[in-house]
Amino acid sequence: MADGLKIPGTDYVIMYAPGYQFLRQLNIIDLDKEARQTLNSVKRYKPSTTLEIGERPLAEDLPKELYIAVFGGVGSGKSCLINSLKYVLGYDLKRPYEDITGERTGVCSTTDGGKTRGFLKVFLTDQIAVFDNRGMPDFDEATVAVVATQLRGLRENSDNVNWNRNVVEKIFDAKEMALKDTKDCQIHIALLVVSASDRTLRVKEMEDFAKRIKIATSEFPIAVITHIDEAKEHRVEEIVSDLEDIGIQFIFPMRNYTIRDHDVDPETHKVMLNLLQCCTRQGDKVMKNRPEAECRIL
Ligand SMILES: Nc1nc2c(ncn2[C@@H]2O[C@H](COP(=O)(O)OP(=O)(O)O)[C@@H](O)[C@H]2O)c(=O)[nH]1
Ligand SMILES: [Mg+2]
Repeated sequence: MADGLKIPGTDYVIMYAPGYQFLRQLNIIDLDKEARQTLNSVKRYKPSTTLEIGERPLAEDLPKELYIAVFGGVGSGKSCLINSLKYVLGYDLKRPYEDITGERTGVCSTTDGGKTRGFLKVFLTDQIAVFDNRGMPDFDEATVAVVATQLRGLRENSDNVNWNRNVVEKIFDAKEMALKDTKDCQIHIALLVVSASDRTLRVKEMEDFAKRIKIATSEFPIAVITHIDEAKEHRVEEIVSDLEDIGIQFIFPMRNYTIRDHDVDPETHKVMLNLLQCCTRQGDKVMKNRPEAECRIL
């Protein structure tokens, strides 16, 4: 393992050993034992398997898959995060980094005629799916209402989705249809993505959103702070503290992999794996507690 130079006052290490860049390019910088174990356990995850046997809901009450929805402002790094998580899960298969979600452009590879869909479902494993959303312009009541409909499993997948009141109504219209089988399409975990390099970021304005998620799912969202490579350390600390103030308990500061830069970095892999493990554990808790929480939605 290459050695590095720690930057005083930060957790960053500059890798300077001869050949390190070369090894990174070949993707043969290895993960440690703990990270490998996390990778394996996330890959083997099925709903309820992180719970003690006696705590698990009955099989017929369990959804087939864990559903994670990604929320956050435009350019916060939602699409890169999903691509990165998929990349990290393909580590042992040496799967290349792929732009599945349409980084920057918002045009994802699975749409017809190159048009963006409102919500894109990406399978991370057979049992874990993530929904990429268009960026939320703000965290006002109408936007939060759309989120609530998603949490109930009502998702609009047309080309016209945008975060405005018309869409809220449109989705409510679709309710009857979509309500048929909500158990298998409810979202269990909300990821709130914020960018540490976003000067306009106001975490306090996301308080209602966080509370709404808590009411709907029984758990607060899990927060991901992206772009830490472009921000000062004290800014990241400030955001962590603001997120804690609005009730968020699980916070993962990270640098996303992107189309431009996805040389394997063991530390980045580790944070992403810990995030995934947190999603499976919290998701199972939500599946266990959901019946009570659910009657308070909307
Ligand atoms: N430096 C850096 N750039 C990032 C990071 N995450 C995303 N980006 C870049 O930020 C832009 C927006 O990312 P994207 O995932 O498309 O944002 P979205 O609108 O939330 O889906 C892209 O140009 C990415 O390459 C990060 O952690 N660090
Ligand atoms: Mg996007």
